[in-house]
Amino acid sequence: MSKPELLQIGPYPEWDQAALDESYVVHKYFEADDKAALLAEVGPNIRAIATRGELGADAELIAALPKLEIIAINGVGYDAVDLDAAKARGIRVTNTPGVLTDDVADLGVALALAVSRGVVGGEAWARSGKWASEGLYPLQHKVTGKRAGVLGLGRIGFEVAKRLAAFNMEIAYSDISAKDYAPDWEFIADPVALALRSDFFFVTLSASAETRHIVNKEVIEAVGPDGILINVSRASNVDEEALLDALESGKLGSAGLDVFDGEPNINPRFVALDNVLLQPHQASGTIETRKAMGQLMRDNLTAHFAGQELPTAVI
Ligand code: 8YV
Repeated sequence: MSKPELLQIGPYPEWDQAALDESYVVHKYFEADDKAALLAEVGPNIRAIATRGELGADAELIAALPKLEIIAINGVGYDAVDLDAAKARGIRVTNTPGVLTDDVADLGVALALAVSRGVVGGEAWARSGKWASEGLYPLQHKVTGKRAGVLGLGRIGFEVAKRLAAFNMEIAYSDISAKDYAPDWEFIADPVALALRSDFFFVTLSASAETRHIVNKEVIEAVGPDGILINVSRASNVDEEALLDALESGKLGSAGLDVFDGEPNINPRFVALDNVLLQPHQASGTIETRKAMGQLMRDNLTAHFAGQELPTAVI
């Protein structure tokens, strides 16, 4: 049987690329200088899209692929896929939940530790010779025993909170409703109220049109001048202009961010600040996890073309 034709939206590690090339006729959308020309040429034959969480597939792209059957995301977030457009045509959408949860939680906690303890500045202090020429590094802030607020107690938020519990933190969370799997942590429905009692405020909720800018100026300022905001979810959950204003004015103490509006291009205002720790959207970026994500994405594609149940279907 001939291989199904697949449109690949962004690059993957070579092990995923080799495996995809083995089973599909792969057209690399991201390498095409003239994307419209590529779509005009191969669009009518495409049966699958392989994409990444942050790249998704919009309505225009879906409309250009009349034989599209499945959109397989290498990532847990499906906010960048136009689900309505897919649903209207019975196109299946899959993601890679579960396998990346620990890594994303680990990076969230790493950011909190690094920001609070000045790990990056401390490294520069030692490396630059300032330790010898200027003396001791300025004192930083304690982590253990502080109050943490987790906005979104899904898989990732739950793992963040579990890790924070090992730091003896007082944990509270906000979500659509209280979770029976979190009896020891306080449920605070209102994000502003959650932020007001939090030294560390973690944004871990999955993104959608409804959650856009849920972390607004009021929430950010409620985290406060001594507070730390960590975002390992999606940039759209936070009002980035308000975040920048608050970091610049000192109304927010500091932040650790893995996600940005318009990434990979970061607003230059971030780069000028020393109270923010910037990461290149790498929370799931370990070899182990990316291998598992790639495998799960391919398992979904394989199941689809074999007429089997999809392991991790979104729709
Ligand atoms: C990845 C992500 O950076 O899971 C997601 O939703 O955004 C990330 O894990 C990316 O999609 C990896 O391909």
